[in-house]
Amino acid sequence: MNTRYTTTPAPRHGKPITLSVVAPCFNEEGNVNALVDRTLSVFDEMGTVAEIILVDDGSADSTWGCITKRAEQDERVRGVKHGENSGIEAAWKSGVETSEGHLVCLIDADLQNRPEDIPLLYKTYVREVPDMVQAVRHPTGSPKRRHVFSRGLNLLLNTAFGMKLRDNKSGFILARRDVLSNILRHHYTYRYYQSFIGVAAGVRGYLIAEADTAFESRGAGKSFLPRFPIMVSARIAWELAKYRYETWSWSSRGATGRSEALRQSVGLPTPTQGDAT
Ligand SMILES: Nc1nc2c(ncn2[C@@H]2O[C@H](COP(=O)(O)OP(=O)(O)O)[C@@H](O)[C@H]2O)c(=O)[nH]1
Ligand SMILES: [Mg+2]
Repeated sequence: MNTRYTTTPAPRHGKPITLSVVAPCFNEEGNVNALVDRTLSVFDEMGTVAEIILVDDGSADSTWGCITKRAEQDERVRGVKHGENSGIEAAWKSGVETSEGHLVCLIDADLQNRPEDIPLLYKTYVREVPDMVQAVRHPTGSPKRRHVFSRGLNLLLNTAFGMKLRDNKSGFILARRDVLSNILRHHYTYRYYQSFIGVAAGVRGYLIAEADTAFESRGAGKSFLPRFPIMVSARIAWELAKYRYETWSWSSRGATGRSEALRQSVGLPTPTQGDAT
């Protein structure tokens, strides 16, 4: 039995789920209902057997109450609860483990990523057949300072890992479940592993396609990052060095070759055009 988290009951319809959307939630009582409403409408439009899994990471507000209420009303909604706050990556892991979809989409719960862009990520996946689609976020209203900080870190990560991803920290991602589980594995302990999600896919030789999306202002509540993220930056810089050390020997793996092998192992065709990075 899993001791890290508890879940609401699994759906009983018995149909194979194509797409699981996983949203980490930390004090998101003001956003859960809108997130669920908008995501379920997207599922209806897509006509896909899908589920949304909301992971409450030890929230102090009524987030869990909102989640369980929605799970009781619609079996496409599932809740996962951590007894204590364990961070975004831990929430992704619990959500991915609980999910049943062949494909999993990670999305923020605060509505900065638009649920209406999920079909765009899905279409990009179907068209380009990469291992992972990562949204490139185009801020529409975030504070400028945060954006500059984010671009700087993006450049640093690309340089350190020899990549050209346009938004390597974006946690709005769609990938096969096995690919995501693999990316979320690591040897050392990291507090901000979510910052390495793009490069973690890259060093494993996964093929990443990018999709341009809007990045809106937070729906309700506030960001877990401070306005001047100096301590966070220092910690991320240290963890970047640690992750580069952990994955140093992987840089020699042929990116395309590995993806090709993976593709063949799951019976996917080789794309004729792509956004290989
Ligand atoms: N599981 C978990 N999720 C968190 C935590 N902090 C933030 N989140 C969620 O991660 C997403 C992004 O967090 P946010 O604070 O908006 O970060 P920002 O967009 O980078 O400012 C939101 O869905 C949050 O609810 C945390 O400690 N644990
Ligand atoms: Mg946010």
